[in-house]
Amino acid sequence: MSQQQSPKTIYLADYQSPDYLVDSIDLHFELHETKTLVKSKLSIHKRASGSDTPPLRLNGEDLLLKQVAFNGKVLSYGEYDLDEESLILTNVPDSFELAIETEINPQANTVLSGLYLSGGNFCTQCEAEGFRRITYMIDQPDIMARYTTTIVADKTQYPVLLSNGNWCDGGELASNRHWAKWEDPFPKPTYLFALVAGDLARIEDQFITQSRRVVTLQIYVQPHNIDKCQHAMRSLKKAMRWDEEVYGREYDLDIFMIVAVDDFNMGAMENKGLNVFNSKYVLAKPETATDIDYEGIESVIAHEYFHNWSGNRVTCRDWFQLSLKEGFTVFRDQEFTADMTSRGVKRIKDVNILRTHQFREDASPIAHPVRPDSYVEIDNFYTVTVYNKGAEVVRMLYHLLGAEKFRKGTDCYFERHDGQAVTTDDFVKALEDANQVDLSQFRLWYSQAGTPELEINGTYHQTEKTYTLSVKQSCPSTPGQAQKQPFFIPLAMGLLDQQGQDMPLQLQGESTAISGSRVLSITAAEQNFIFQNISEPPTPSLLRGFSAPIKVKIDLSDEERYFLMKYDSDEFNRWDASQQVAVKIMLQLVEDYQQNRPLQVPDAFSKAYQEILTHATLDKVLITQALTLPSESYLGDFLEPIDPIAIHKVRRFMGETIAQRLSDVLEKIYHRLTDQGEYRIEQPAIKQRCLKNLCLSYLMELNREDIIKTCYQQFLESHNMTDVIAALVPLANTECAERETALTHFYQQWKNEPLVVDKWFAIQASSRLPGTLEQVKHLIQHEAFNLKNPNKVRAVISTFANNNQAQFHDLSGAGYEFVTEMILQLDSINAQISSRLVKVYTLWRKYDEQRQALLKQQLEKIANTPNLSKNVYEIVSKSLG
Ligand code: B3K
Ligand code: ZN
Repeated sequence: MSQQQSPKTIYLADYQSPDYLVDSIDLHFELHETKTLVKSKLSIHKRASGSDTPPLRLNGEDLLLKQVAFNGKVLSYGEYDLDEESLILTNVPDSFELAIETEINPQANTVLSGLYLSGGNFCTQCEAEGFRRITYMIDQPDIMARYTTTIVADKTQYPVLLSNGNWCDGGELASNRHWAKWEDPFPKPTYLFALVAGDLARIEDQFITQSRRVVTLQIYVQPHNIDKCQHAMRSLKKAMRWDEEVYGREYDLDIFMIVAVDDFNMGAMENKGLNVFNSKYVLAKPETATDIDYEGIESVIAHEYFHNWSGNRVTCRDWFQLSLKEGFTVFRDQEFTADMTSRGVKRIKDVNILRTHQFREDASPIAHPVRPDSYVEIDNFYTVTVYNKGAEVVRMLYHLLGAEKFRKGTDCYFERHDGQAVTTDDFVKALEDANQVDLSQFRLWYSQAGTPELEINGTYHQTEKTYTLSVKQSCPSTPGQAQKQPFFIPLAMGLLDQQGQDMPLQLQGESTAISGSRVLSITAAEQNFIFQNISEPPTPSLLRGFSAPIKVKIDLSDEERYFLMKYDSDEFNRWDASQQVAVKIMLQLVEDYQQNRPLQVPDAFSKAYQEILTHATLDKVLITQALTLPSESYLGDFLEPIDPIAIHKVRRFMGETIAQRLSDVLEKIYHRLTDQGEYRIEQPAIKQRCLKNLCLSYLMELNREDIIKTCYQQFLESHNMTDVIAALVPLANTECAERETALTHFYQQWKNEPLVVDKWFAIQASSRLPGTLEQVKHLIQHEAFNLKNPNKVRAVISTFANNNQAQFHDLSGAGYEFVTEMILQLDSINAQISSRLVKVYTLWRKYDEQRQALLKQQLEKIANTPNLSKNVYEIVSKSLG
């Protein structure tokens, strides 16, 4: 799209209730790879009866219109209007029936939105605006209709025919064709429609709901993957039980189906009764999937299942409300995983995602509120802000109200809005009404973008025995929002005495003290909190559990941070203290590196690491988290300009130094944890593997021949993918003979398993050895690579651009040129994927002058390319603007 015809911006402020509603839609599909005929019958009525008759506008994209009939009468051209994006009818009565026939070409659909082919099977993806690529329809979420779907297809090629709801009829036809009819009793928006037709095998199970209804559960995969579905099924049953126990939500249809496909733009999709998944989030067996994959599957299966209530039964009024379903559902899946695994570790992982990705988004030209107020292309708004910051906002509500009141609130929300399309404001209102609380100021979390910052000073007054926390809040300006009003920030905190115990907390004016943690309500730009009866200078522990998605600045000495690392009663803050100590040291080292000064890691730091490593009782995953250095991208957040090379060198130097100083204990622990007995995917075994492999990765920093041999041995002898990958990653980062042998061996062994090949691609694309860009250029020519498959693009190109900061940002500009070339090629294949990738350029102003110039050149080159998708256009123009 060239700038002359800039695509139009849609504003929340322009939202109007629809003029027409669709009561039912009866769909009929004649499936053929290149010519599918879609017949749709719509029962439509005007929302407000009266003399006013606005035109009826049905959305359509890439459709061949064959016929339109109005109340049974075929219309001739001229009796309706047709443009690139819509079919328009004027002067329609209060209620009527429309019958529309369109032809589409699923095989040519590389955007993977609408009806397309994956692995020779038909499948659909309609969120957000894919339904309009199937037939003409008012394609927006506040139109909720009842669907019946008939699918006709070749019996041999497509023996399985699926759609939403319950199967109700089917049969054989002439010419080796057959049909099935599905009926969904629940009204739903277009984006939840789904159809699947293919040669699929399935596993089946049952779930008995809390009211003793029997639900059939089916997982459909390509026949050769049938041995990799058990974990997904177990996860589904756990999620169904959890939603009943924690939210009182029961499943509502007789059948729940999951289909795995290899070509999918994101993780999965919550279509009513028929979830379609990227196979990455279904398929697993110990030989092919890592512990991280197993956890990912359990959480995505749960996420999509939870949408049945938070998204499907109660849906979004418009796409600005996306976080209504996504923020809430991410919060629900995070809590589910916390219950299934380890709460403290889960919190650390989620905060890491927020800090490394969402904070960066907030600091970029595409920063937007959890509820955005405008967009050009809604597909660009499936972001960490809408999803993960949205989840943090719900989490704050949960903690503000407490578990019981929060549940009262969600019960009220589900009951009040069942079958409706509503707003984030309706959600907050339900929580307010159920508990008689006022959340007016809290609502700013939905409308104001940016990461708020608290600048905190603590002063101890010996004579008064008081401790004062002075808190100043601010929030950087973001596009369209120069000034912000103060947020309501719940700041969980504690004060540690000199023994490391939590002190009783009594604020001035209070008659009793609270023991342990308490939550301070930050509501104004500046506030003081005076704690009394503080007998000795305390060490403050702030933002416990990461109680708000903010940054806290407080001047603590190194000793105080080491003290918190050791004694804080809050698990999260113990971990965070270790991160902040590391950040401080690494920032100093970056400066030393830039000034050509010798690098030196303080002894206290490695001693603290040693203490954690050898801790007798600490959770092994927690140890692993505590000993994982802050990521390169998180470190970038503290530097202006970002120096990707210095950051990379320093992080490596830290790793090597720790490995040298702790090599004896690392080796001991590695060998002690190696003997695991029989392989199990259960928490104790997972934790053991996790710590063992952390030790291995540190040891591999030593570049010692004996360790390389041990690593290679682990690679060869392990029968589970977790240990194989944990060995292959450091080998791929090391110049040694075993590197090539291992990579070749791995590919030969797994070349028929696409998800495993993705790992092989990603490991090479993130290798820190010089020459990785050349390697990446070879990889995109590899027989297993395919630009049309999003998983492959993510494995090679996105991995290089996002996880190989030093080489991507190489001053030659070669990394940038390569990625730009890929973005442009991808843009005409699949704009959702090109537009995700182009986001790597949004932070260009944060780099040094030379890189800024190079990055700007890339953005300009993209902007000046003819026929750019509006997805990429939106990101690029906002970045340059
Ligand atoms: N709701 C889908 C995401 C759809 C993305 C469309 N571009 C998956 C999820 O969040 O559950
Ligand atoms: Zn979701």
